[in-house]
Amino acid sequence: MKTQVAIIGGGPAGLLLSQLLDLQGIESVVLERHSREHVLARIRAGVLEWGSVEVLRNAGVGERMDTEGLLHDGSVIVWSAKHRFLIDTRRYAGRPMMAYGQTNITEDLYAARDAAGGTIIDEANDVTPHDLTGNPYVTYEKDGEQHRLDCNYVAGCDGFHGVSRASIPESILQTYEKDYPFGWLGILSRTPPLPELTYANHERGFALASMRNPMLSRYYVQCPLDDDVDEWPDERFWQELKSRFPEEIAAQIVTGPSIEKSIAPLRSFVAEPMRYGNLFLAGDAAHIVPPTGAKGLNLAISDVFYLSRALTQFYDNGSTDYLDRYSDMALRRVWGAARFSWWLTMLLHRFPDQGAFDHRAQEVELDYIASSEPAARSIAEQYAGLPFEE
Ligand code: RFL
Ligand code: PHB
Repeated sequence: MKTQVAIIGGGPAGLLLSQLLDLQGIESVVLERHSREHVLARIRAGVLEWGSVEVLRNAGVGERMDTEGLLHDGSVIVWSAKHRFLIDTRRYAGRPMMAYGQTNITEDLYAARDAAGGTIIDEANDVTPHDLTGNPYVTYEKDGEQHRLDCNYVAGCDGFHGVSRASIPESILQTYEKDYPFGWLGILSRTPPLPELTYANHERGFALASMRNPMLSRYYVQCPLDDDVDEWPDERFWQELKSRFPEEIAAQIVTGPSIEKSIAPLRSFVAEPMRYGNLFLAGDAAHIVPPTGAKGLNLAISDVFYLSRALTQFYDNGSTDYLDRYSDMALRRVWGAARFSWWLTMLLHRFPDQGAFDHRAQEVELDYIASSEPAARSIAEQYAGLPFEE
């Protein structure tokens, strides 16, 4: 088989890339390790920057997002049981945020690819890219048979544990990594969410109240890394969650049975460069950020926007200008979001080695942000997402 762009990974990055390329008349094949059901069962991100909303609309997958997504002016931070601060993206960055689940985005992208007759090969095993600095091709196994896919370019959209980044020689790849000594325990419940997406810094640990739609809520609490979900029956979760919010907010939380419950570790990771020969990395394959800043999916979308533009330029007129600048351009946005996500994580969580001084310093920093317009503007501008480069 032959195509122009072989895309490894059928998560949001890979599917969106194939959709954007198709709109420009560029052929691609998506190779996904898991079944479609598996991919669609993952509950992950929920908050979109306005730039991401526009990319999805331009990709022709904005319709359901525009009817079902929840627009909001920003998100709220609460601390010391009484203080409240709105990260006012509409006021300071001129843009609202959109709550719309990654699961829905993935469904919308699958539907669009199916409608356009796109090729997505799921349950593809042993996907392996070859000859990345020459004439690239990808081999894989499907239903017990070996296949070879020849291509001009390979897009590595296969997430943090994929094969793409691992196929870049160690002598070329530089990685930067930071682990955090806790995880997020998240649940989904068919209950009405709080009116505002609310982050809490509390002495018992971080908590977050988020939303998917008017009858679907997503909540998280910071938990020890070695906790098991079985140790967290729903009752314990709700009690712990409520204890971390000020009383009047806790009183508004509507509880109900969880329909999903999982623990995710927090990690910062950046790999440089995001290109090796004819291989281009995009999304979690190249970088991971802790979810505190809600940036992971947004970065995947901005990488894909840059990469699709670069490939379009190449297939339009043979220029490799954008392809040559892809890694540097994408990494500037990635590092901005990596720094912001790290900073917000440090500000909002309780670390096991922190003492009373550190806690007071966190509270004083939150008080400062709430009382200083330049500080409020700075956090809102970063939360809203930095603009795409021309
Ligand atoms: P994905 O979604 O991991 O998809 C990669 C796909 O590649 C497949 N794959 C392979 N296929 C073929 N061969 C191989 N060898 C393969 N290895 C892997 C996988 O099966 C998978 O289908 O990466 P992608 O597309 O780059 O998308 C990135 C996002 O999923 C991720 O950044 C976000 O979910 C992060 N994130 C959030 N981001 C936001 O922007 N806003 C948020 O509010 C937000 N909240 C979150 C989050 C991530 C979380 N977790 C669980 C890590 C909340 C949580 C709890
Ligand atoms: C979510 O809704 O899953 C969510 C919202 C905000 C975050 C992280 C996750 O910062």
